[in-house]
Amino acid sequence: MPTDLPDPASRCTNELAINTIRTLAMDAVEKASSGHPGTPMAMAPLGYTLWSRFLRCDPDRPDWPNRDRFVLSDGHASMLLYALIHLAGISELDRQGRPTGEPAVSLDDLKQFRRLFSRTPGHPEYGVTTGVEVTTGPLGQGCANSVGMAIAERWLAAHFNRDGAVLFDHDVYVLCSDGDMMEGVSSEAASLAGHLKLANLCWFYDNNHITIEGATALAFSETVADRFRGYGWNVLHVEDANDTATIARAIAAFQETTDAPTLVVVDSVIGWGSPIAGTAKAHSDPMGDEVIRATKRSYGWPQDAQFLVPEGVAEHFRAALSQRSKPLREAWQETRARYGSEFPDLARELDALLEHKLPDGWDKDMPIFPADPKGMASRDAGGQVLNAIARNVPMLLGGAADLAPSTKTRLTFDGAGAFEQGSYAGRNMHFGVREHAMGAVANGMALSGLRPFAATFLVFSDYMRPPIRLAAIMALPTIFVFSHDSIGVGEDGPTHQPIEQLAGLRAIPGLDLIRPADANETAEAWRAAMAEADRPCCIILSRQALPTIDRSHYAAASGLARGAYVLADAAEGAPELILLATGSEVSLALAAHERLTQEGVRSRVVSMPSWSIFERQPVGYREAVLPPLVPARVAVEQAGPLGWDRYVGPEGAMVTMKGFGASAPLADLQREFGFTVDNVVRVARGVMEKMS
Ligand SMILES: Cc1ncc(C[n+]2csc(CCOP(=O)(O)OP(=O)(O)O)c2C)c(N)n1
Ligand SMILES: [Mg+2]
Repeated sequence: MPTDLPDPASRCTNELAINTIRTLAMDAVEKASSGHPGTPMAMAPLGYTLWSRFLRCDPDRPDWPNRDRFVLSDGHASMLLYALIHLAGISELDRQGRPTGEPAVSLDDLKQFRRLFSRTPGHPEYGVTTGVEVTTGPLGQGCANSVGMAIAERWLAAHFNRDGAVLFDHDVYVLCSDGDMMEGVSSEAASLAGHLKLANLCWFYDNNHITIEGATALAFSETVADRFRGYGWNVLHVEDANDTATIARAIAAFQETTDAPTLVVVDSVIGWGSPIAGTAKAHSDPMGDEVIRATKRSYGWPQDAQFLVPEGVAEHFRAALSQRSKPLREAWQETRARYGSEFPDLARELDALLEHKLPDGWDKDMPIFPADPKGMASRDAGGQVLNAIARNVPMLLGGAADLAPSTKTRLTFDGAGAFEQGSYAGRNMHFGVREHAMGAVANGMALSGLRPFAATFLVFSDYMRPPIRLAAIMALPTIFVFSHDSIGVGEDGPTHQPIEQLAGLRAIPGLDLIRPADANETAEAWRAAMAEADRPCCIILSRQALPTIDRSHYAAASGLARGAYVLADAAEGAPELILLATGSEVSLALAAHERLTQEGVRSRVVSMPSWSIFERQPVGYREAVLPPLVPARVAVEQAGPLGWDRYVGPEGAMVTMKGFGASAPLADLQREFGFTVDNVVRVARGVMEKMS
């Protein structure tokens, strides 16, 4: 790639296009009476230069798997992205990837900015607007997602590319802001990207020295460039955000760099060209009629025109993008067709990956665990199950935040390998002690078609709640594996004993949480998680051994697929008492049930590994499991009580945690906090007495 790239268009057309982006952003924000015009105005030259001269993305086929990715991490500047998508003439695809015949973002859509159900929501939303690669808005996330996308590209290239058949060689570009740089998650992710030498990753940092409260100097005085050099990045500087020639040279320099990610620090003035340029005011308010007119005049724009796209601008922009990208995309399709006959097995794998399907026979090695009163920890069962699946699902890869030996998530079969700098075909990721970035990186991998898993202790899920939430918003099939799921961790004490995490995760819409009761439920949990192509899942596993339930005596673990199921029931007649439990407490509930049965109580045990899956069942099933006419109910869970009242009702009771646990051997904790057969029976008796 030559460093001094000839500019394909006349200066006049460039300026016209850049000012079109700027004025569209101003007009849309003004019409919506909300949004952020200043950053799109300042970054329009960068967006224009990148998209028209470098980005490889065929506007007719925005789902081309080898397209370059563009991530707007400072999602508040969404109008920049919408204007680019509009001018690029990106075609809309529906959720199944079929063209709708509509533009992804029309001029009318820009006029609907921030309106209910528009294609132009306040922050870019993946799945709502074609061309938006990822949902952004929470600062720092997009940066970290991009590292996952870059990892995915490296893995896909290492796994699928063959001599003469290059299927993956795309780049990942990010625009980010001061806020992105202040957030810890971007630092974690940048540190990982530098370590892994992800040379396919380029971040543009909009160094405008301003955030909401005012000058960044209020709170931010480090030298970002030095920090990134320390991470092992290639750092470039563009002193004037309007200097498209220097921007182009920086991008070319990125493309020539083969051993490090690139950070381009772009000095800019927010709201460039307006009377409020450079002030915090330009960050967040609609500008007002007078300021807009003055700004348009300074751009040489008709001051009264609104949503003006001068003739030729969109055509030129689209042609530039298309002429570069379409031949590449067509050549890629030829390569893929040839690949199918030369490497049929890999081609089948690739088809499955691109269609978000699991390969045939993906669960053929799923273990079945024999009944065993001593049993095994569900983390151990989980490790066996994960390996049994991963052997047959090449795109299933992931790792832990330095806890793979404890979460048992290491892939141990032949050829699993580690994903490391320069060796990108491995499937064991070492995320380092970086939970927040791990979650966001896993989401980035999922966005590129992989099936990632990310593991740590349940208590540290708090460190990765933002990406879990975003996985749910984006409907990504990221699998989060959380072991050490309760006071069952014992001596590690309150800092390591999750109490409120289950309730917190259950509160996230669109997220499945599954807390299996034994080894066979753990297998079913993984089966359910893998089967979901558009929903994230948390699998919650124990550190301590759990009895493997005798399924010849009790109901089959396949009941997990319905979220909750009757595991043990009264021998005859309707139950008069229901014990509800999840995970490690299911065996405790069974023991209490056996005692109560001996004492003549018609009791039922409901294993309830997943509330969310249960809630999706038809009402008939739910009422069969939890008959409304049986109000005597006791929930048992080694976690905080929040939410259980919904299932036990006003007459029921809960054996749950009230405080933060304590540091002691597990048996002492169980006695102290009431997780004993005696106590569960006592509470159950109390509930029944109250009712009689
Ligand atoms: C995690 C997170 N915290 C806070 C916000 C609210 N917020 C939106 S933009 C912004 C800062 C804006 O400054 P900067 O990131 O430099 O962007 P600029 O205005 O320069 O484009 C903040 C704090 C957010 N979006 N995400
Ligand atoms: Mg800023």
